[in-house]
Amino acid sequence: MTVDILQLCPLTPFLETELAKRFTIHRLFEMEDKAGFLAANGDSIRVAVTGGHLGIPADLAAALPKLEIVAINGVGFDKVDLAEAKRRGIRVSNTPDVLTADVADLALGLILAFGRQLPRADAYVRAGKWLSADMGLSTRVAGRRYGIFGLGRIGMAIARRLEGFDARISYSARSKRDVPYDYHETLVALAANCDVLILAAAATAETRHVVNAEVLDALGPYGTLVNVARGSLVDEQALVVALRDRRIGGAALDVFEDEPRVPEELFGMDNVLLAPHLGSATHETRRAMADLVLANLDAHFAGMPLPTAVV
Ligand code: 8YV
Repeated sequence: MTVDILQLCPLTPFLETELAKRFTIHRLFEMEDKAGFLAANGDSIRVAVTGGHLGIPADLAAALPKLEIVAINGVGFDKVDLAEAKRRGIRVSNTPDVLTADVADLALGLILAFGRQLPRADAYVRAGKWLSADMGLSTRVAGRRYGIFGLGRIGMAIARRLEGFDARISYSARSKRDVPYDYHETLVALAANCDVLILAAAATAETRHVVNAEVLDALGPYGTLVNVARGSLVDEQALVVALRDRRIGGAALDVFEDEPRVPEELFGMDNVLLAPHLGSATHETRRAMADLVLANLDAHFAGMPLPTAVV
């Protein structure tokens, strides 16, 4: 008898193929009558596979009385109610470490692309403008002051990469770490003392909207905000206003509060760089993430400890 699993979002072809070899997959995200499906089949679902950006909504988890494990294809578990999972004895796994390098690389990519104006440069050459006009200048990346909010695995990987750019690195985190970077107790102080503020902290109740108008004003008209963490860290409306009024220099964003919906006001702005949550989206990392999802599910059904358990 095969196990029924609920797939909450698109996954790579490799992971979908491997899951199909082991389980009967129900692709909830493609169903028109989700409620009807859940009413008829909710009590046969033992596994939910989801993304870090999506987790599992509380009402969906409640509609799955036989749920045994939520396998997250991502490192973030901010959208899974862990207390409720513990209470119900539901295991939760994620895919840490394997995506750290990619997310840090993307942060550097955003910093370089925004600072050196690469999207504008590409458009300028393609439009044939080089023949007739000067593109103008961009901003130096090396040697500037970089502030990192959240110095976990991803924050540290960003800091190490920035060292190669002779950067002056400072950070703010829950506590002071034994690292050669300046520590600021508050995010406002960090923002006031850097040129580029990089968000790399987990989304929690404490970090929700930590980047507010006060922090943006501290960053100031020459400062850039880079977000590779979660959209919920930023008060997006305050950011739109600060960008519109040029109270900050610019923003390079890979994540948004209500993604894939992005505030339309940003589309017409020349001081933003927008990416569609690409942090872990490389062939190599998505394959490593898939391997971890499968390893966790295989361990679960073999009655073994999960290789990367959250709960
Ligand atoms: C992906 C992520 O967007 O790891 C996370 O927490 O948000 C990203 O890696 C997503 O989880 C892929 O399914």
